[in-house]
Amino acid sequence: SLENGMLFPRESPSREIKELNGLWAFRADFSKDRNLGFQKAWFQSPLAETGPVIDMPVPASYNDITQDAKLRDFIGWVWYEREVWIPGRWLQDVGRRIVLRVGSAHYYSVVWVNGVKVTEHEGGHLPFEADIGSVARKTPGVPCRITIAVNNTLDLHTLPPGTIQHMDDPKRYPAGYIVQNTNFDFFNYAGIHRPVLLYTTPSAYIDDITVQTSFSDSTGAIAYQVSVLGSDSATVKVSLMDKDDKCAASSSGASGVLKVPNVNLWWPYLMHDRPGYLYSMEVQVSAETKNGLTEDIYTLPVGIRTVQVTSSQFLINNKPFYFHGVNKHEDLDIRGKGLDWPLIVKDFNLLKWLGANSFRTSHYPYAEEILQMCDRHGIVVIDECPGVGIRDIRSFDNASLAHHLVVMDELVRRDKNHPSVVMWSVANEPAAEMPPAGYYFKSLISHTKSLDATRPVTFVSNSNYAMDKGAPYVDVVCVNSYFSWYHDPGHTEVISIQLNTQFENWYGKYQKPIIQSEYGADAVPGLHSDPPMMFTEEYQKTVLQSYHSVFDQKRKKYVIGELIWNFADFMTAQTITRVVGNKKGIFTRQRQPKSAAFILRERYWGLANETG
Ligand code: BDP
Repeated sequence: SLENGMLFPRESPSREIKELNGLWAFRADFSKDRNLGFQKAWFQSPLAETGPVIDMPVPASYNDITQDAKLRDFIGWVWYEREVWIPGRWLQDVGRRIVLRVGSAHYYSVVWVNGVKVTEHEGGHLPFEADIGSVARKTPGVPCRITIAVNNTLDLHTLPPGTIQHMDDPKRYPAGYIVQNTNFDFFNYAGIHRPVLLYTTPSAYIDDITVQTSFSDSTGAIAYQVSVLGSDSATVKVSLMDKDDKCAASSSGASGVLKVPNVNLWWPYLMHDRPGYLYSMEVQVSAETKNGLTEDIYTLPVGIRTVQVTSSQFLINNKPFYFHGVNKHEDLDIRGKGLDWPLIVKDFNLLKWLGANSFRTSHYPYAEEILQMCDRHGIVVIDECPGVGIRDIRSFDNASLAHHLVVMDELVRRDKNHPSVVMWSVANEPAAEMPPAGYYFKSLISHTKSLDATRPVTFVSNSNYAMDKGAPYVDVVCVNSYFSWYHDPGHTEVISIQLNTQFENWYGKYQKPIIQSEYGADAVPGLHSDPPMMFTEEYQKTVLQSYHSVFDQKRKKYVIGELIWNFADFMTAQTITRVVGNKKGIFTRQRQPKSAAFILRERYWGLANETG
C-alpha cells in the first residue's frame, strides 16, 4: 500500500499555502512521436526558449481554450510551465517542508523544479505531491521554475482504459494519423484540472489522519489514528470542537477514541433539520527536532454517522436511506473539466432546488472541494473510481488489476474521512460477463474492503443479471438501463414491463438492495412533440415518469435508490449518436432546466416529505 498520506492542504498556525493557479506557459508536443520535449529536455530551460508558447489557464482543460481543432483533439504530451517566488522565510527556515501539490492532471504527469525531476504520477482525478524544499533551497534569490508534462494517452492498462489506433493507410490518412479509442462517451478532456499549490509543514508533521465514526444512544465515538513523520518522539493531542467552538471531546496519543456526549450526528440533506453537521477535529503534534521544538496543527472536519447495508435496505444512522439524486460529470463550456467555483456552487444550489439528496461521482473521483461541499450540505455520495469502460478482455489482466488496486489505494486514502461518502464504486459498466471478471472483481472488492471496512462497495453493471461475474461480491447491486432508448427506441410502453423484469431478476438472484444507477433519455432543449418522439422534452419526461411508476412499486421493498442520467448535458466525442454532446441532462450544459427537471423536482420533494 501507499507510503504517505494525502491530507487536503489547509492553512493553520503551522502551515502556509501559496496558490499557483492562473496563467502558465504551454506548448503541445506536435512532433511525430510526441517525444521531442523529452529528447530536447524542455524542462531544462524556460519553455519559451525551446519554442513558441501560449497562455494556458490552470486549472482548466486545454482542449476548448483555443480556436485550434488540433489542440482540442490532441493526443500525447503537453508542457506547462510557470515561475514562482518562494518566500524567503520559507527558504531560510531549513526545517520547513515545502510541498508542491497538484490536485489532478489527465493522465500521466512528470514534474520538474528548476530542471530537476521531483515526481511523476499515473492517472487523472487524484492528487500527487513532492517535497521540493531541497531543490528550491539550492537557488535562493531566483524564482523557481515549475515544469509539468502531461500525457492524455489511454491504453489497455490505464484507468480508464483505451487503445491507440494507428491509421497507416497512406491512401486514406495523412502520415502519422492516430486515433484514441475509449469505451466511454464523455469527452476526453485533458490538462491540469485542479489547483496547483505550494504548502508548508514543519519538519515533524502530521502526515495522515484516519477517522471512523459510530454512536450508541446519544454518545458519538470517533476512533482516530494520526500518523506523524519526521520524529519518533512526537506528542499528539486531539480536541474536537463543535459548531459553537466548544470542546466536545479531547484525547492524546497517536490513536484513540473520542467520546462525544449529546452527539450531533451527520445527517443527509432533507432527512433532518440540521443536515451536514461537522465537528472540527484539531490535531496538534509537538516534537523535539534538530531544529528545536516544532508544532504542527491540522484541523479535519468530521461528521459522525454510520452506514450499513441489509438484504433490502441502506441504513444511515440506522435509518433507511433512499437515494433520490443524480449522476454528474465535471464538465462545462470552455474550462472542460477544470475546477470552477461558480459552477460548483451553482450545482449545489440546483441539487437543493431539485430536492436531490445524493449523487454518484460518475465516472471518476471528483475534486475534494466538491466532496467538502457534500459534507457540509449533507449530500450523500457514491464515490466512483475511474474504472469506466473496462470492456476489452486484455484490460482484465494482472497489469490492469495491479494498477486498479493502486488507484483504489489512492482514492480511499484521499476520501476516507468524508462523511458524505457512503459507498465506493470500483467500476462503471465493465464487461462483467467475461471469464476473467470474476477474479478481477473479487480481488478489487476485497482489496477495497481491506482498505476501508466501514463502507459498502459496489460497481455499476449493465450486464445480464445471470451472467454478471462481479455481482456476487458487491454489497449493493447498481444497475443501469436505457429501455426505450438503446433498445426499443421510441417505445416507452415497454418500460414498465422490462423494468419490472430487471428488478425481479436481480433481486431474485442476489437478494441484495438495488439502486437504479442510471436511466434517462436525450432531450434537445426546445424540441417538442406530442405524442412524444425521441430527443424531445416530452419523450424525456415520459421515460422518466414510466421508470418512476415502477420505482414506486419496488422502493418499499428492495429498490433503495434512483439516480437520473444525467444532471446536466455534457460534452462527448463526436459520433453519429451525439448532437454536440450527450443531451440526457435534465439541465442544459449551461444549467438551465428542461421540462424533465420540474418532474424530478416534484418527485424528489415528494419523496423527501414521505421519508424525511
Ligand atoms: C451509459 C454510460 C454513460 C453514458 C450513457 C449514455 O454509463 O456514461 O453517458 O450510457 O449513453 O451506458 O447516455
